[in-house]
Amino acid sequence: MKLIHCSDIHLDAVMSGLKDSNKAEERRNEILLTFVRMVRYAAKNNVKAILIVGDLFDSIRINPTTLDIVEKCIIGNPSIDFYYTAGNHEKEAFLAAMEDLPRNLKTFEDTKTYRYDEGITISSVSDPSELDLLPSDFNIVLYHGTIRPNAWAHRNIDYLALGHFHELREGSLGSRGRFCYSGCLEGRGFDECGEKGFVRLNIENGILEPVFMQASKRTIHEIRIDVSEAEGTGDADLLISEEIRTNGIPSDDLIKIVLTGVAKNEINTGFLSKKYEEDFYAVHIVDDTSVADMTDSDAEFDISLKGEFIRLVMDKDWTEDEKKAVIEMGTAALGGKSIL
Ligand SMILES: [Mn+2]
Repeated sequence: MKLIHCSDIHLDAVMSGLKDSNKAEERRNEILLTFVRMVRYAAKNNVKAILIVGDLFDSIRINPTTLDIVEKCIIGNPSIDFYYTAGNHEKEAFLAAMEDLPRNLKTFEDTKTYRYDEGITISSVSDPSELDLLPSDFNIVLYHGTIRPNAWAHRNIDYLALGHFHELREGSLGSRGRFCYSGCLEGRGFDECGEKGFVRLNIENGILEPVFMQASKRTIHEIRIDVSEAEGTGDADLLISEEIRTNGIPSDDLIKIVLTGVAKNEINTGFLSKKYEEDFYAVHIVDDTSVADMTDSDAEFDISLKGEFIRLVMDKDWTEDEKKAVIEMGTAALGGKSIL
């Protein structure tokens, strides 16, 4: 029997960090499209059940158009059982928004455990102590939230399908079974980088074969560039280009560029983000560099406000550590960086 485990789709979420409002709207539709594409994949590959482990929608305000598409997707695929448990984002709003629940949409309101002929069971509980699973069955359990694996071990669970964290995480549950967070289908902000998708589960003769399937329309890549050796913006630009080339990042994707190390000179991140925005769907530059230790002689020749500030601090009767901390905070603030 084939199943799909997905979660945290966050339909109708607004992508954070996109300056272009058309693209933000486009990303909203792409999340929905990726969900539809996943269901199409399931239908083509004889997947018997899709486990949706919470946060299907981003909030309790369910957009009627989006709901209509999701509902039609479920009704239009009667051979697939859709198992759904609510997440902390949409809560009961998704089920409440539908007049009649589609016949193949299985919830855990009245029934805690569903059973297939092959001895495969699908359950969802709010607390592991509610479980009463037979050791002879292949038991799948759905749960949205953070877990202590020990609390779910030794309860005859073979696969604990989890939702809540937006990246793939997995581990073992005692001597029997595994837990897994499938992560979301699409990154919804520059804090959700890396491959996103669902987990395909193949169960044959009681043996589980899970495979992570990359599904997102676009990937948000994070590249970290140490600019310590760069003299300035031009050198930083070369380092970024090289890293992008090495990683073979497609132009349809998004990139978060994190600048690290000790900058010798100020890097013009505004220019760099403009430049790379011409080549990629969206770019976000994070300046995580620390300030070079400016000595008195360096500061003497620096006529900027930054130089003036550093001279002022160096003249203070403070410890070296205090001076360093104040200079770092002050120059960060002068550069418009967050000092928290
Ligand atoms: Mn979520």
